[in-house]
Amino acid sequence: MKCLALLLSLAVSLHAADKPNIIVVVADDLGYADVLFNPQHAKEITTPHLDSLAKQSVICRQGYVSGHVCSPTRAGLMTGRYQQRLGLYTGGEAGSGLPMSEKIFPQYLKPAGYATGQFGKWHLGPDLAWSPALRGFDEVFGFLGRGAHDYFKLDDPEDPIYRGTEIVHEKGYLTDRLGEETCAFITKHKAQPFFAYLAFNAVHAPLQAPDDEIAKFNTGNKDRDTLLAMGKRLDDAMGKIIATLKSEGEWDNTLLFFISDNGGPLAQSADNTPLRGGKHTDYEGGIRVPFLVCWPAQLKPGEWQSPVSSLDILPTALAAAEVKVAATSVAGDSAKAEATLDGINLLPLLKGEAAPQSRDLFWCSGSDEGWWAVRSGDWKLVGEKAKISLFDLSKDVSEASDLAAQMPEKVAELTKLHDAWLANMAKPVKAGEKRYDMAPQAGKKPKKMTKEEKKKARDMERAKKRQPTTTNESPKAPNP
Ligand SMILES: [Ca+2]
Repeated sequence: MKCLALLLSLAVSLHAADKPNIIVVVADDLGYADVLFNPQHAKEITTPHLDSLAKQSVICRQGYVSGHVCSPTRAGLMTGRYQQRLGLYTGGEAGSGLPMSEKIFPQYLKPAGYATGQFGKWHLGPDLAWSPALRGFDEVFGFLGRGAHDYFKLDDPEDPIYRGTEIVHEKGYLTDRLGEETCAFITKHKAQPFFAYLAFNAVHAPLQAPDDEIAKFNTGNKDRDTLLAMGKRLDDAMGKIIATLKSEGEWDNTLLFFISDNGGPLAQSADNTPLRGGKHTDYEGGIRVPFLVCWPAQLKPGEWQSPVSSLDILPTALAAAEVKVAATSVAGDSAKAEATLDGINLLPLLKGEAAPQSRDLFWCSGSDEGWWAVRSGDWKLVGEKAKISLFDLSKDVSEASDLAAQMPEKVAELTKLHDAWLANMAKPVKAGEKRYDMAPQAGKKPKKMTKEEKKKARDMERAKKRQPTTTNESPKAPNP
């Protein structure tokens, strides 16, 4: 019996041995132009390792995320489905917990022979009950509920670092530690295919970096210098991961994605050139991000100019791992674990085996925020409360010329597309409305602020006053 079990497990591992390793790296709040591989980067940018990775990758110039803040994007990324299918429209909603019934990366990949590890920020549930260690990850090193973590204070009982479900007492600079843990995981599991989800909290607030790193920058803006130092440290960690993959002989057959979870926050001096707006908006600066797909054994490096989405990462990874997804209809059952994915497998496109099909992409953060957007072909409609703007991205990537007044039919067409999509999404879990009410009745009393809105307003007020620029401060940043 033992022999049979051994033979069976040998058969599985032999088959699994050919499968690519998969690494999904998510940077946090990284500006579109704060990487060297964006030709419009500022002169002070120093990300040589990401640049070298980009030269070996397909650079997706129109890479989108499904949310304009941290946790909604992560909910979409983990499930390959619009997070709105689960009623997760805002940071507060997704941060309160991605339903445990949802099937995420490791639950697909583990049965296919993958070792699975999560490193860094989770932000899909406030406490241990939502831990990635309880939803398929073999190894976990990171923090749970908050969108931000102090970079130096790694032994804070108020905001612990966990290994698995145990609190650990750590020292060092968090970005370095996340890189080191990922490298150790690669080395440990090189004999089998592995899946690593590395979610840096860099370069999210608080603005903290080692003083000697900050001193390497001199833009005249201390916040900007600190932000760049944080980006530099993230780049160093990426350099070590790439070096480890190479020295362990795993580089060629590793499918690696690199994205940011949303656009750079302008209030934190991020640079999204040439895009309009930043984090918290559905202009391109909030949702179009640095986006790389690297798989040396299979993908020729180059540039990809059609829109792709963070929702595509799961389906692409599963296709690479030859994991089939049950194509159950989602209609009327948004809680179904194995529902149709919204993302698509990008491999046939990126390999040049298939031509890109026309595709519509949608964003919505519900009535509380009042942001929504739809992209169809080169057209994009953006709603911000009662203001609706129309842009032709083929001519106006910076969304500078609003064509809404000139083209009411196009506005109606795209609004209808968005309405049809939204009709299939779940109601917001916080029981708000899906869409901002653009025509409030005359004389209607202004809506009272909810508890969450009041807290957000207080947090923003505090963040304004705080302006952390030195390594000694350890503010708790707001948590979108
Ligand atoms: Ca973020």
